[in-house]
Amino acid sequence: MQDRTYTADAEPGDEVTVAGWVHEIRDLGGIAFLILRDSTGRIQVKFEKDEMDDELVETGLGAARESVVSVSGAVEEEPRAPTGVEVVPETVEVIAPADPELPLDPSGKVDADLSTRLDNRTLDLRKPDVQAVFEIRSAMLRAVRERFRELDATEITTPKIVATGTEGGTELFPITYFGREAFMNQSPQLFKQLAAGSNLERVFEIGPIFRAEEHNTPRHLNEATSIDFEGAYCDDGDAMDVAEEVVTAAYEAIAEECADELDALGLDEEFAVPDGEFPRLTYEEAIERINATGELDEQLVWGDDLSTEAEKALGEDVGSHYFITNWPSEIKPFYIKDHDGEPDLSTGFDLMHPRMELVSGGQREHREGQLIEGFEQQGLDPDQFEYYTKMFKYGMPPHAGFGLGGERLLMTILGLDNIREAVLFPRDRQRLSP
Ligand code: AMO
Repeated sequence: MQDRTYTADAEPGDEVTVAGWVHEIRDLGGIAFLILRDSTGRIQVKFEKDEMDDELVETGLGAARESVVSVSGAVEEEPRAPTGVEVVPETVEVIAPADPELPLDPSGKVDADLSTRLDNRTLDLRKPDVQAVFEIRSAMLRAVRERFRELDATEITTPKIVATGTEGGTELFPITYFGREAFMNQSPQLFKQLAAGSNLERVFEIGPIFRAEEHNTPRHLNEATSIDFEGAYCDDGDAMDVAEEVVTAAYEAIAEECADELDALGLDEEFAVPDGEFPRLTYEEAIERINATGELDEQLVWGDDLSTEAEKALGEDVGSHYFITNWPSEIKPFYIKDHDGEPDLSTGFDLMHPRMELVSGGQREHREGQLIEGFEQQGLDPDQFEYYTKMFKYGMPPHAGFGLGGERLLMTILGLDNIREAVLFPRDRQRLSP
């Protein structure tokens, strides 16, 4: 709209046109107020019934809550108004009326359950705390991008429709691709490796991954945002350094740029950027510590994956972000390299928040022969991956990388209970629209 002023920018003495939603009408008899809301805040519009044109008063005060209105008039100082200023209207136009029966209350006075909120996301996003989550998500992704660029990584985008899966056969979404079976990609894993093996050397991608997860849990989505890194001439230690930097950069940017949003979420007091390096425990140390907590019914033994309960017990014990390194090779995917001379010990690592896993990564198997053996050991047919293995014939440098769950990062930064709160339109086992 031409010459529209954001409510936050309206200063006494200005002649403005503000446009936004009717947040509330307060009718005190001879005087009434329309509280108009836009993305920057709210402003009071004053109606003095006896002194103003009847039609103007009726239009302004007759607009149902959440209708979109445009108001032109003079901004005056008013210490009693919520923002210290008010608009004395000369014209009021209802641009888009709202049905007075709202499916949820955007003022937040009446609580709605998550399902109703997600079904009516546009109205839900009119609440300042919900808006804040997505402003922070945007700042977080910007910070992650900037840090990758500072680390000399090039942003790439890779196909989401693929011929084969990489992260285990049970979690694939099949689709039909011109009569052939294809899948939604679970991870940019193989493509980012193929890119790192080129002169690009260091690459990153922020994009969707698709997982037909068995479980409907508060920390799994069927479409998630993966923040991926891959770097040539990097080993597992280097990839952990990058993961740590990127996660810390997200916290720093939010602390610096999102004071109002943290305030809207009630987090301004307690928000803390992780300080120092994240401890690096080996898998062996991790299972010993878990066993020592006495929280599990059965003691863990070498080769066990860590259950949710095990992760929880260790998270409480460590109390900060931490890495688990040197996983058993048998529970890490085929593309993860083993430690030299130790075929049972992989270079795979996870970065954990005390509440959950955020990252998986590792150094990759860059030797063609060993890579093909790895496929066979995992029961995969190397011929199906020929487009990938072929490139290991032509000078594939050692390389390492990781995948960081974008929603899990946001969820843990903000202490959200459910991962669905961190996505505009989440996809889970029940939810395919909106
Ligand atoms: P992985 O499968 O562990 O590793 O995924 C990496 C990270 O992505 C996030 N994530 C999810 N978040 C929400 N819902 C899901 N269903 C979901 N699945 C995964 C998690 C997880 O830690 N190719 C490797 C990465 C690599 O080695 O570079 C991979 O995809 O935060």
